[in-house]
Amino acid sequence: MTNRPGDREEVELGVKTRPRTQRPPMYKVLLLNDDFTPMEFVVHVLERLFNMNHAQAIEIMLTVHRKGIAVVGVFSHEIAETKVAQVMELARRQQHPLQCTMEKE
Ligand code: TYC
Repeated sequence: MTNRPGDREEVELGVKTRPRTQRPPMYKVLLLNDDFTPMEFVVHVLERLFNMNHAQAIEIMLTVHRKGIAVVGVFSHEIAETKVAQVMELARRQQHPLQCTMEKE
């Protein structure tokens, strides 16, 4: 048997065991650049769905515009999926080709 925290042998010998609880994996939500989605729309999305202030939203939008992609937030799997779906839905409604994806951290 392996030592468990609190086992008599472990306590006596002072053996350290690795904690067995694991953090749930986190997911990066990524925004992709394109040539057509208006900058103001991207800024609006970042303010509305990612709780950024106007200056932060402009900065991240410009990063995507210049580099092609940027992380806009890190969330649990369920929240990341919801954010991606919300971005895609807002873009679809306005007929912008904006793309948003998620990736395990
Ligand atoms: N490249 C777009 C433009 O020049 C702006 C843009 C920024 C589009 C970020 C998408 O995720 C994006 N209008």
